[in-house]
Amino acid sequence: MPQKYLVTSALPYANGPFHIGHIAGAYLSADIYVRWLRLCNEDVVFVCGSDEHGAAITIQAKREGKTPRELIDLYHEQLKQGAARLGISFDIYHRTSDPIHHQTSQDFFKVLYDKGVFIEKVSEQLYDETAQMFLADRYVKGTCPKCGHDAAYGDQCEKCGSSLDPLDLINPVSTLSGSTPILRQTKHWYLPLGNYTEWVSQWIDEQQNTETWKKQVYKQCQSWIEQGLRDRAITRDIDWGVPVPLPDAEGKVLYVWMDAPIGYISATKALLPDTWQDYWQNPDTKLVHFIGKDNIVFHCLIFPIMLHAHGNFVLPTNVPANQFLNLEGEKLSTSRNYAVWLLDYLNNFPGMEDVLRYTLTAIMPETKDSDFSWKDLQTRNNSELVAILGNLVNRVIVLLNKNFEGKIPDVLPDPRAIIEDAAFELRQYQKALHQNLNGYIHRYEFRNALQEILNVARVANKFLTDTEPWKLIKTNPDQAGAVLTICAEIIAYFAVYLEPFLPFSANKLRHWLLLSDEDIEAIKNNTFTMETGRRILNTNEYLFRKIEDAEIAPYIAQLEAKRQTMLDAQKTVAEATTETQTVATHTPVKEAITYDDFAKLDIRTATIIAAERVPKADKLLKLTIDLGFEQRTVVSGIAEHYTPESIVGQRVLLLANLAPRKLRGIESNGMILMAGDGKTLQFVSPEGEIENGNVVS
Ligand code: B3M
Ligand code: ZN
Repeated sequence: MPQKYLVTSALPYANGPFHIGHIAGAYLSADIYVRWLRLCNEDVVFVCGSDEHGAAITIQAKREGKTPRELIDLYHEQLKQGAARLGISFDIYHRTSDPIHHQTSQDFFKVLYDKGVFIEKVSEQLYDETAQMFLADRYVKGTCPKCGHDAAYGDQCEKCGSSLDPLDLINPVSTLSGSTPILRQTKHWYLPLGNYTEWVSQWIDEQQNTETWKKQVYKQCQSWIEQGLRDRAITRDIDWGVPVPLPDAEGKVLYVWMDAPIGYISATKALLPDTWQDYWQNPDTKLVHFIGKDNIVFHCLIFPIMLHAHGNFVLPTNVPANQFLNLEGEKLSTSRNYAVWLLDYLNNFPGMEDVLRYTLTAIMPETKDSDFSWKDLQTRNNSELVAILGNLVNRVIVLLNKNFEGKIPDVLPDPRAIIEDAAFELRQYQKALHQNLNGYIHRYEFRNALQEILNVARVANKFLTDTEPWKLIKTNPDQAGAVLTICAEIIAYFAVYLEPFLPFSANKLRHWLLLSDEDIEAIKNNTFTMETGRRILNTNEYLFRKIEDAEIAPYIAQLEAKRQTMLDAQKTVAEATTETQTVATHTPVKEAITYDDFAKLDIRTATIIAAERVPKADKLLKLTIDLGFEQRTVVSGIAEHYTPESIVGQRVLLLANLAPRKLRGIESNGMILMAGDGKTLQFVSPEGEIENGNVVS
């Protein structure tokens, strides 16, 4: 059978929308790769979907006061739309709550179970007595035993990427109640990873002979294998997920990392009900998983071991994981709303999808973490897309229309011969373009591939500037015609080869140049020529437009304000810990009250979910506060310290039983607790994952 490609992007948790970090991690790279394969007429299927199970969903649902079902329905739609609008060309964007997926993962589990792969164990697990729940995964946090990170999750440390067991955590704390869990017995099924150590290390090494893996991916795998692979529980005691398909497993579901990767299979089934096996059960399939670095262990060790144990599926050929993208020098943070959200970008910059694609590809964290900044996006847009690519295209189209009636001029005998020397370099690049791009893309070097095209555009632009056809037209029209013919031809190449990177612009260009499907095939085969008399459109549209400072200024300011809030919060903690050593000039402590006085105050953990200015009141902001069990309006005198945009998502403490009071006609129901020294004012926010509505005592 001819080779087939099965390409996957990590299934994003449906607990929030996409931000640019996700896109630069696992979606844009996969999309470029897939679009390239399609361009090369390869047989490829590109699948993705929402990951809708696990504690990441149930915890966020609680936080937003929604049921898990409401939460996933909301974010599944947002994720799907965001990707589609950016031109991420999934063949299907599925979801793991779909019955097809439940069935597929249960079948998968049953096959392994029947083969006797699992170990059944009754063991002591962390249990939260207040919440009456076993604590797995994100329900428990503590210090990572590997790297010392103090906010590692029960199943994974996001700092060092280690896969963990809740019992490994030092000082575990329940994220539900903040209490220290006790140990209680429960039964679970385990995948004995250790039994596969030899197989998996051999398999990874074999992959290196077929196709080189990224160094950091390979190294991480090696280091886990060296540390020893342990039994891993693949079931959980929660009520949200794929039910364990066994009679004695009431109330138990599959661990989300057991079912999620099977989601790749169910998505393919949903797309191709009759032929999915041609991809998943075909030794000639090349399976490639695009993911972020925090998912390496699951895709390079656990899922391959599951597939191998099952025996009926292909294994990944490569897992080209990306590193992380930072934002203006800081880590992106969903919980602090320090991010550039994809849908916001798309709404704020309509028609500029390719500018984001271009920037994120140019800075893609392929081998190390990288940084996004608005200034950088502006510079890349203005001095690369507009000044080089756009300028080249525009000049050629305008000059052909102005001087040659929008047609490739009649320059005999051959336009290329006339200025052969000047165009020599450009023609060489043009001929090698396909092969060079192919090489980069199959090595997952998308930054280099994009640079390659831009370099050719630079050469073409310089050729046009050096030969000055706008002057030649008067002295030597044949030569002017020859220059424009050569340039029109290279632009036609760009219309084809930019498509994987900048599909929106490439399509415009194809249309302006009236390229037929045959033309496109001819370009790919390097047999295309811009024939005399061929028409192009007379468009007054530009491929790209300049971005002015003023356009991005508000977004820079917004991030800066958030960053300041984060830094201040860190500083407050640091200062508080050194306070004992400094002699403080402080506000005197008020007169003593009894505990009963204090107990009258009802202070709750909460989140600001919306904020707006109160008209004609310089100091006041009208806030919508989420308390978990209800939402309230609170008017707060913080407008001189915070902009409304910068505080959405801020966790706060709310004095919830303060008698309602009208301020500027708005009824305020409670008071946000702030700390300040008279000059500065800061939020007092709960630490960690504690949900809204918890009592502060
Ligand atoms: N949902 C983790 C994440 O969003 C997870 C990926 C699943 S891929 C099968 O980082
Ligand atoms: Zn760690």
